[in-house]
Amino acid sequence: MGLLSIIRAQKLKDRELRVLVLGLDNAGKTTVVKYLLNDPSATSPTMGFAIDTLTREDSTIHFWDVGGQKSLRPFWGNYFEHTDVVVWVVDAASVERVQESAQELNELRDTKRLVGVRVVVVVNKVDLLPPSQRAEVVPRVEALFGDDVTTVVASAKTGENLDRVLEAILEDHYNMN
Ligand code: G3D
Repeated sequence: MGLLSIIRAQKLKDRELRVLVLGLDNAGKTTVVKYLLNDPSATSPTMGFAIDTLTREDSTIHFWDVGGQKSLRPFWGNYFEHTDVVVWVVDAASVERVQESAQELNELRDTKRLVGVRVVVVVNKVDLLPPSQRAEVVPRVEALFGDDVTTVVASAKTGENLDRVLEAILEDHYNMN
């Protein structure tokens, strides 16, 4: 391989992003990834993990979609090495699960495994919320999750704001390159 090819390969490598998609089961993780990949095939609960790749502008984004069932959560830690961004998907339509979800993320942060990893919280399924509740959801989520995460209110069903999710994933990456 010539020098130019090596440099080019390195540059491409630098523009690779590893995104871990986490959250409780049924939050909509797989549906979010499928929408971003423009793959409408039927979803089923993620039983282990799936990797999907999306090329956007100059970046290659690898989505690691990891199962959220209670039995699988102890294994989340195995996936953190080399992760750039965690996309944390929350089912906004389930009040008690929003709380449980915040608790899981906060426990994960306490383990220090997310040091240096950006967290994008996708407040999903807002299509199921009446307008009055939509207005309340952001302050509630911010209070529960803290203000050092990027929060995007979205719906993987209608596609609302999923472009914002991609922007949030790519944000710092562009600044670095
Ligand atoms: P998971 O990967 O987090 O376990 P899935 O969750 O992506 O499998 O989604 C779980 C269910 O929620 C699916 O419904 C899916 O269609 C639905 N869902 C995901 N995102 C949204 C959303 O934004 N709005 C609405 N209304 N539903 C959503 P089924 O019926 O297939 O179990």
